[in-house]
Amino acid sequence: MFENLKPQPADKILALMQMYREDPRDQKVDLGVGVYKNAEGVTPVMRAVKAAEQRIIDEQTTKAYTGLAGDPAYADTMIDLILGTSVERSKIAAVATPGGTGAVRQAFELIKMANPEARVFVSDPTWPNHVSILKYVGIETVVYRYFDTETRAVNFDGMIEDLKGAKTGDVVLLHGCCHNPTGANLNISQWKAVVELLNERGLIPMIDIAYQGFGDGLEEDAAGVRLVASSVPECLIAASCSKNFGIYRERTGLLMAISQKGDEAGLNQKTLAYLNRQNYSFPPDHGARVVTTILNDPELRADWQKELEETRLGMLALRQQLADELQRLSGSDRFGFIAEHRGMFSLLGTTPELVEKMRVDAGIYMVGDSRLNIAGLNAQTVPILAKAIIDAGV
Ligand code: PLP
Ligand code: TYF
Repeated sequence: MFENLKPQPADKILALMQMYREDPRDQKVDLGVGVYKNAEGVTPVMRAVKAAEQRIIDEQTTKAYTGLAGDPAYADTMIDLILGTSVERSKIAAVATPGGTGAVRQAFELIKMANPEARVFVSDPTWPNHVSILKYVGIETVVYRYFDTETRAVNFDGMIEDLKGAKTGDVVLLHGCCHNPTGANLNISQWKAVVELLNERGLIPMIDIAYQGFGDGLEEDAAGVRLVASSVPECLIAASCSKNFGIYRERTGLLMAISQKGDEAGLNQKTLAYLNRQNYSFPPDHGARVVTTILNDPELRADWQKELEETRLGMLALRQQLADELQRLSGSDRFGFIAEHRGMFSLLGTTPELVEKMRVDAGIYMVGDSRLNIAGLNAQTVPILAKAIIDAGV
């Protein structure tokens, strides 16, 4: 049977990671995969994570199966972190998943089960895995305009116009904060306008939130999600703990299905648990337990927030330094958008040819669509990148 297999397209972000490793030059800068790195280029284990892991080692008495939905305490604490008090707990069905990707995959499968006719509208551009998983699950994808290549901000009029082409029952995939790959985000009045459109047309939002705390702060980054979740009849939320807890390899995510109809949560919960069972039975527990331990312990939680805030402010400082350096070198404000963007990424908005030129000439590794990972920089490499951008003629 194996002779029937065909090579599948590689993930260009992961392929770039490999290329960087194989580059023998000393002077090279990795701005590819979305992993946070500190000024020393290390992806650290956060202090609160180490402490929680130690506590789990000391106190855990069993590693027997949890439940199909994972430990209910994990769902409760994550719901609190993401939604605060914006939605009544009784309206939310939630399961632990292997990472945010697991949540995204299960959400798409749920959509396919509930409404095989539904199309999913995705931003242009979006995280490539959204598109490839939708295709794999067999859901029709429609692209809506999102990034304005002139201003490098959100093309909001274009977005709204394109979403008006959606039919009742279609799903609109939104990034909760820190849009990947662009770094351009909706402001709160734009979120409100999106909510109005969703309700007018009977569209169902699905929010992917993978960077809460990396943009404007933990609460601020959740404002859009909370507004949507509390204002529409139904929504899906896929969350990841990979970035904000730095537990990438532990595979820790959560999928929520929210229905304002009080009696639907039970069936939604059973369906999510069923999907977990079909795909892998019990979701991973270690990362979820680490997160629950941290969020439920005031001291660990405070220390986690402190370290997350340092991380966030560090990335903002790098953004400002890069924007300033580019202003100095170019004598213009045309790179000011880098300081306006939020999260790990900015899309420079240049061609694959110039991205390639920066890689060949200056050892700068960014994704071919010109996405750069701000956390891949430090105070010493910012001027190198700025010079490479100007030298390439971006
Ligand atoms: N969604 C978006 C937009 C992302 O950028 C990521 C990337 O890490 C994820 C989901 C999923 O992350 P993970 O599966 O590592 O938790
Ligand atoms: O966009 C990124 O770089 C992160 C990490 O298949 C990632 O979201 C990249 C590719 C992939 C899975 C995760």
